[in-house]
Amino acid sequence: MPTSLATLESWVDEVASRTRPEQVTWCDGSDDEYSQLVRQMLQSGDLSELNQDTYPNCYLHLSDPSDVARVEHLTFVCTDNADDAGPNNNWLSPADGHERIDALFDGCMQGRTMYVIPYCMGPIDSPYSRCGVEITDSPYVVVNMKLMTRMGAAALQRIEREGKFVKGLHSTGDLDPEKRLIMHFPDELSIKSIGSGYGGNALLGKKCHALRIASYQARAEGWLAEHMLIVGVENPQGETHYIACALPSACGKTNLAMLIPPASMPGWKIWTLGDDIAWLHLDDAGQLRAINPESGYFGVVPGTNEATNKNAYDMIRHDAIFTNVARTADNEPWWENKGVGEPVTDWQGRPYDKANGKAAHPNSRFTVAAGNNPSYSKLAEAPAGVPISAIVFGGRRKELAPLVYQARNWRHGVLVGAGVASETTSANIGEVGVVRRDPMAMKPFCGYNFADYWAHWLSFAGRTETLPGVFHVNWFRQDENGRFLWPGFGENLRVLKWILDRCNGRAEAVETAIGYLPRVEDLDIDGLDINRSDLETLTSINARQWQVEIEAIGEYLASYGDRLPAELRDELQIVADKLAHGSVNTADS
Ligand code: OXD
Ligand code: MN
Repeated sequence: MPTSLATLESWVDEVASRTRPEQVTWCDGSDDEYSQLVRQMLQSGDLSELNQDTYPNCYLHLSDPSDVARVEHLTFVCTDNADDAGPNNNWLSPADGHERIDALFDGCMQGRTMYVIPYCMGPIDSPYSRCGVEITDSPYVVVNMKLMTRMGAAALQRIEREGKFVKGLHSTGDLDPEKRLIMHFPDELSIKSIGSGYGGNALLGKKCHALRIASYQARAEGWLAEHMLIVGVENPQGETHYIACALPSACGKTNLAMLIPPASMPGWKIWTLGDDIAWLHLDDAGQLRAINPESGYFGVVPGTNEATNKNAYDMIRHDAIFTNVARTADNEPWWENKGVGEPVTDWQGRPYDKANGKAAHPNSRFTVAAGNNPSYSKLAEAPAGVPISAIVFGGRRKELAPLVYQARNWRHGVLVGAGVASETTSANIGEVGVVRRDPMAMKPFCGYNFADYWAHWLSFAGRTETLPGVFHVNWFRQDENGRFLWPGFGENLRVLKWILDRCNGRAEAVETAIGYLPRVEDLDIDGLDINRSDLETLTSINARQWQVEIEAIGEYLASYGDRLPAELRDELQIVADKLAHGSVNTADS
């Protein structure tokens, strides 16, 4: 289905003449196309069938062992001025960026099919949605894009109507890590990625478009593109309120987005809008609204089981693509903490041997369409999105950060977001378990200078009177023996309940130097088996440790130099003063 849009046609021709594919296929996004590509990959060995009785339409892909995560050190933002990309990005000038990557694309698709994938991020008829076209030589990317985005004929129609789209060029190249690069050219609305077939590096609608390019566009256009899940929380009275929550990669966004309320909280329901990315706009009445630009989930598999996330466990039992998990003797997928079965072959397809490490790769993934999720919210398709009552930041911190606290106001909330730090996980190549600054959980994804990004966040205070409350959560607090103090998973609903009650003026808190904290009695712990002293640790702060933290945040913010908004520095000083003067424990409601 070639196109009436001349700019699209000429770009496709130009790419084909550089990459020299054997043929060019325009993807229409149909179910037939999906099935045909699956058949082709079963033949080529790119996919293999899992047990079709117990896992109907489920397939396994094993990637090259060197290609199992995002590669932040090979990811660049190319702007004319290095300061526009900021210290938070690797930078090259657009000319140098193109030159370096284009050489790798020369002839890289010889003997391969080049697929052209028109896609729409967000509901097809939403004014908040944005479109793109990904060109790729990977059929695995095409089938994943089908599950993750609204792709094909309807997206192409919108692109032809609007005449504007993000150009994403991807090739797996020869998967040589030395020839792997992911480049963003935000002023040209374009992305080039080569040498990797892994999700975040290759499914260009996701991190590259919906976060890096979109955040850049959002700043110019007055909205926000964030690394946030969107969830609706329905109380027993039938009222639903929506929360957008930013957590770093592999910190449980998918679990929180499809949480199952504990049996001791009857009448509560959770509705999933999205598990990874939120696009936030102020509507005409000044209400912040969110859409999820994606329409599927690319989630971390290990740890998913009936107890931790039954919704996810059920939704990946059919029509799912697994990447880098192990297999059982019954040809079922297997991963650590699945709770049933035994691995027979590991994520590299070798006979399973403990000496080789984990059976499933710690960053192994599932891809499924959002509609598979039993808690999927119909409002995920609403063109106007949903109104957001609370913004929640969080990180994986074994000490320091309490279970939950609320920022005093929006400006303080921006500081809370800018101060997010978390222990690293296997979602990116690199050391795991070290604390790093990850402002708004956007460190790997903000397509421009963080200092300008914080200024953009701060600017929302001047645009409306009715901004959501801002909170910080930490599910990962441990004692000195490494025992988790909070049970997490479904029980996190108790924290969401306090958050929403605060937004609706229904819950009490104590004012501390870092913000409002619940007292133990302010949390609904009915039916929860937890000891009082753990709860007290979870709801208190250590002023000395916080002074050290505030100093570290100050040093980090100072690395952004003169571009750092003064308001953020002032806000930090307010917290430092409150800590120094021992301002804690003022009852407040
Ligand atoms: C992801 C990530 O895959 O954040 O969502 O790494
Ligand atoms: Mn993510």
